[in-house]
Amino acid sequence: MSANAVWLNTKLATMVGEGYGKIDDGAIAVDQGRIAWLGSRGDLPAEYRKLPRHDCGGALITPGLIDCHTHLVYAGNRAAEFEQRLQGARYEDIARAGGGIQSTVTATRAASEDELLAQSAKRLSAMIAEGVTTIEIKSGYGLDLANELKILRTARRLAAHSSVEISTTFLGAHALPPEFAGRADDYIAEVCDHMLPSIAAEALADAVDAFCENIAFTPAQTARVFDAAKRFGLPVKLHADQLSDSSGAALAAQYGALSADHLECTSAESVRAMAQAGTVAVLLPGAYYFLRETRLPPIAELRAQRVPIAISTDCNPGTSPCTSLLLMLNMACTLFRMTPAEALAGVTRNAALALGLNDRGQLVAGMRADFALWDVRHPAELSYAFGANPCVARVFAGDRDD
Ligand code: DI6
Ligand code: FE
Repeated sequence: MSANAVWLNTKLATMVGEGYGKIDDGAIAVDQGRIAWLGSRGDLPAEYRKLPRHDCGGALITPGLIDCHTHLVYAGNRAAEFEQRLQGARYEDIARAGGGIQSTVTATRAASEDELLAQSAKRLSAMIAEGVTTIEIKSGYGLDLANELKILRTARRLAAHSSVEISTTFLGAHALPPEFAGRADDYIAEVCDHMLPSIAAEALADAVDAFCENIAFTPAQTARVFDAAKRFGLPVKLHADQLSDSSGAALAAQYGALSADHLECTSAESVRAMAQAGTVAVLLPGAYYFLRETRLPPIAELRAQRVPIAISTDCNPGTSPCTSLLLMLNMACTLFRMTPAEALAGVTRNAALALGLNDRGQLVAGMRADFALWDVRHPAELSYAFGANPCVARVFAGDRDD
């Protein structure tokens, strides 16, 4: 159990309200892993004045960062495919020729659970070093029951070994495994009637995702996966409209999805459906950049419809081999023209919404005491600089990392 303490001599970006929710000379009192009180230092109630004090030396405190869309658990890498793409091959063509996701499936199936853990732990450490306190991890590189279980167990083991919370997502409908070639509907039946029930029985998934795309699964197949998720009481989310518009975001909204992710090709009509359903937009600038996409997600429409926008790394070996959520803040601004305040909300408040977690993502009394300390004067600097890591400390459930 964490030590009760007060954090002083800090600027706070509470992320409450539209902007940063700044408090200039702030203080946070932590009690049993939760924020007990926060505000201006001068207003600190007497009961907290006797607690042990941490002098933050003027550092900025933000909520702990939340990476709400990653495929962090996989084996190997796809540098060779990157070279092929640089010589003109398209991502879709490599996928259709049996490379792409399939090559990571081969490597992941071949890895033992311990090997997978070791490779994934390095990526997790890099994320944690940048102030991340909650991460979502998807399966989807196993594509059979034993290997999907191996990935989800690895994700749970990573959480047990580190000071980070991990939310797991079953992405069995990520790609068609070779043993089901030409039988996509049969594979969807396998996902719904065999894999998902076993995974749910072991409580290994907190949500269910699918890849709705012309190189992956149709809207009708996606709907079958969502219906199965509902039977097990699991929330859904979707890789929607990344490479083409199949009205994936509207389908996600129809199912009350937590989030619809990617959205480069999403129509204004689908955005309206998301707004009505309260489905969060998760934008992934790393994948947009790495695939050298030119079609931007419908940012203006998302803003106009007041759809919360989250930002994430999409950490995966094919389209975003990246562990830096800070770099994504910069890319959200430079590539997507988001404001630094919108970008920071995207990795805190709105990322929490995308995971359906209402106990984090802002600095508010009663929420988890997950926060990050930064050697910057203003929160916009977190989006402005790239390739730097100004994180000086991270606090997870009230405990400071050593
Ligand atoms: N969209 C993505 O960006 C990742 N999965 C997906 O459905 C990429 C997966 C990969 O190429 O390994
Ligand atoms: Fe993804």
